[in-house]
Amino acid sequence: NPVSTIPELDLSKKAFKEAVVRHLHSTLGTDENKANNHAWFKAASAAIQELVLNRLRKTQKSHYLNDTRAVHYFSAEFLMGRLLSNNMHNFGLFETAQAALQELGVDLTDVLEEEPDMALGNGGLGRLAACYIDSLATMDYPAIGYGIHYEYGLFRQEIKNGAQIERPDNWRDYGNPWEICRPESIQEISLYGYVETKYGKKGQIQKEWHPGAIVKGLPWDIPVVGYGGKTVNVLRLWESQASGYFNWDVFNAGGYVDAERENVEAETISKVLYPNDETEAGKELRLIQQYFFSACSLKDIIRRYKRAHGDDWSRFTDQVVIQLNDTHPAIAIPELMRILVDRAELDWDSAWEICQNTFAYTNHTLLPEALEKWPARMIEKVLPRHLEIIYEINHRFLSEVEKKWPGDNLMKAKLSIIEESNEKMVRMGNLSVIGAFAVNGVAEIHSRLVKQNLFPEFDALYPGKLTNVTNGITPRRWLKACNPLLSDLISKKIGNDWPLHLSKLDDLSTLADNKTFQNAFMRVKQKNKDALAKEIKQLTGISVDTKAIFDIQIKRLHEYKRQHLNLLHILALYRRLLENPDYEMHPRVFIFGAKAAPGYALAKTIIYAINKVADKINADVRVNQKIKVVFLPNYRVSLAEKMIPAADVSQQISTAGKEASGTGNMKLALNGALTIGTLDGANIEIAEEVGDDNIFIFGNTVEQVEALTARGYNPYDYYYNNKEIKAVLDWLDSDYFTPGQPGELSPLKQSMLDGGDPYLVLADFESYSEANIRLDEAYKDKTRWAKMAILNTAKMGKFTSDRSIEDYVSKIWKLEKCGIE
Ligand code: 26Y
Repeated sequence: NPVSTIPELDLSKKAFKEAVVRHLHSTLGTDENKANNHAWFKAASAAIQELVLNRLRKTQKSHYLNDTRAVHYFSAEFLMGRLLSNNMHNFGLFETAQAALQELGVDLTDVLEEEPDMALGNGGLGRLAACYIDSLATMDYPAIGYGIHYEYGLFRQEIKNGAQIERPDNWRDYGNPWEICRPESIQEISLYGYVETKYGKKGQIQKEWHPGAIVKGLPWDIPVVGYGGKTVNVLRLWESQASGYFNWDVFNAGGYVDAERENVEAETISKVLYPNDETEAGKELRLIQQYFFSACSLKDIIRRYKRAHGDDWSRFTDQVVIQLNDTHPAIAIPELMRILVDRAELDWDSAWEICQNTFAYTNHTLLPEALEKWPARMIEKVLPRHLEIIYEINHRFLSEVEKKWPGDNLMKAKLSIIEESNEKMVRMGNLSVIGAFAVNGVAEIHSRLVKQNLFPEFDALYPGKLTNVTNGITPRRWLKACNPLLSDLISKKIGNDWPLHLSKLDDLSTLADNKTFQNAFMRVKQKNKDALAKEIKQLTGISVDTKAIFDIQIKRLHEYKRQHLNLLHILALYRRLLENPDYEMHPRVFIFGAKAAPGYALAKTIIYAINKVADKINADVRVNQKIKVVFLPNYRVSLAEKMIPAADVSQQISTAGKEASGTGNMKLALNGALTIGTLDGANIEIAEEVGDDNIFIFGNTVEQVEALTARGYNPYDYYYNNKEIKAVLDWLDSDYFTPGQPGELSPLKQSMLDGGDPYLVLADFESYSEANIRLDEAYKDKTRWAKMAILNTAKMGKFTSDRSIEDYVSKIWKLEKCGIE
């Protein structure tokens, strides 16, 4: 047990075994002979939770007594995955638990498989939040995550005849052993209704919001265990409940039957996670979700603050910093203004000063379709007072703009929180930049583009406000826990403190040329590939050659991420092999994992196409010794943990300028996969770390993409000038992959031709194809590949989320550590 020295906790095998058996008896009401794996999972979790809660109490007491400043991470998504293995590792108890359960005749691996993923997020943004709260706890920073306790997380994906089917994610059906219900901390929030203008005692104008409905927020706390088990912070997730309050006066005026039908029912608010990332849908329920968790969280923060400081607001911004994970919780800005001005009766300027020193905002996208805008009419209906406040913020802001750029109305129109379109819209990005004291992008290039393309005028108006914090990942989950063989090998060579000091991995660099180490490293990779091959067989029935290159693309399905570029290349290889059976290439298995938003038709077509092409290729004896294609259904955190350690190749092939950062790229490289990728997002920083010899970069750069689009990109130029491109696209029109159903894959071709190929797939195809040839060449040289793989692991130190958190702390949050005895 390398990490944990907590004197008051008994971390022995004996104690753990006793606790598990005790819970089996007293909590689960079963016994050692009757218990199935699920009961063992529950008992083992309960045994760990005892330790967790012990440290949670100590942490909370210490934070309270020291009156610590804390970061409050507001996020509509937390993609936590499974917690049992993680919590065992963080207490340094994994091997102990394994041995204890073995003595009880139980295999820990099977027990861990019983835990459903906590999939309360879509993808990168939600998983980032999970990595960050891990690092905050690990580094002893006072922090709390705030989000939504969705009854249903991201849908479970099934593949039927090649197509995606969405099924509900019943993650809590058999209870969640980690969450603690806190009815003593219920909050109430208001919705709908109208605003009354009154005159106060001093004749001043006062606003009173008469809500139409009140909803209760019930908090569930998930303990967040730091590595070493010392600090245990919490993730507080709000569940909505009916309060029974319904303002009949409000609704009698407008006919309560209609009004009631239009009103979102309280229980539905936290019912389900919206499965869209990137495309803003403008749905009232989503706005209410955002307000619901933001308002509950603010009340919670203020209650805690007042317990220590009473009605004295002067120290609020010393104690509280709120990080907005994208604009999803941006409605917290006018909500805090409302509390300060209408409730606490501060004057506007004092309130605004507090507000502007409380919030910081992280931007995760430049894609226009992902930038949140709400119809002013919708905000007026759901949150009438907030719309007034937004107008007031905007009014005062625009007079600042007038001072800086006198008479420049175009500038005002651009920077205004309100977009004066046909339907007036509230731009949440502008509101966030104006209301926050810091704004950051998530990788160097992304932050540069935020400054240059998205918010250039704001950068001029507020010099220094816009900054960068490059994303990171927790090496505890994404190396130590998910890849035990590699972790043990690394620890043998460089010691076991690398999970806390990831830059130490650089000590492996000197071993990159060492034959013995190369063999050991590649033996581990081979074992991980063997294990994944078994999983593939089990999940899909497909047999794969474990000596083939395992080439992996795992991420949400999006045109900008270009899974279809990967697919076109697979089709090209298929064709080359049919035309020339002696075509030289190392056998390769192309493995995909991806969920498509249910309403995103083309994304679903791409999934369908991958599966149909897979069926054909895998069954074609002319080529299936050389290429196979596997689509693993229901990609999620726990599946990623099995795939990443087995990857030889990491596909990071987004159109330059579109992927803000990426974090899967970091996880794969950390586990010794070589990246084939564009100069986009954090790929650029990965390339800087590993060096150009240890990564396969291809494709148009951001500048080239801009130039190409500016001079009028025409995909037909590529279609007619490259006969491979023409052949594979035409292939999609036939019924070769969908026998008897010609045209099923045609929308894909159309998107890349008449659709204008908005993500420049055809423009990058040739360069991609060449990079793949370089990659194939490199793999043939076993020594060279081993060296490159080792150097990828060795050079990933920068991408620990601990470094990201230290960047946030020094640039934005200004926290102090609070070590727990
Ligand atoms: C507004 C709503 C439709 C919406 C919901 C979820 C919009 C966006 C999202 C999620 C976005 C997301 O996951 N973005 C990713 O964030 C990662 C962490 O910063 C980045 O690494 C990744 O490049 C970016 O696409």
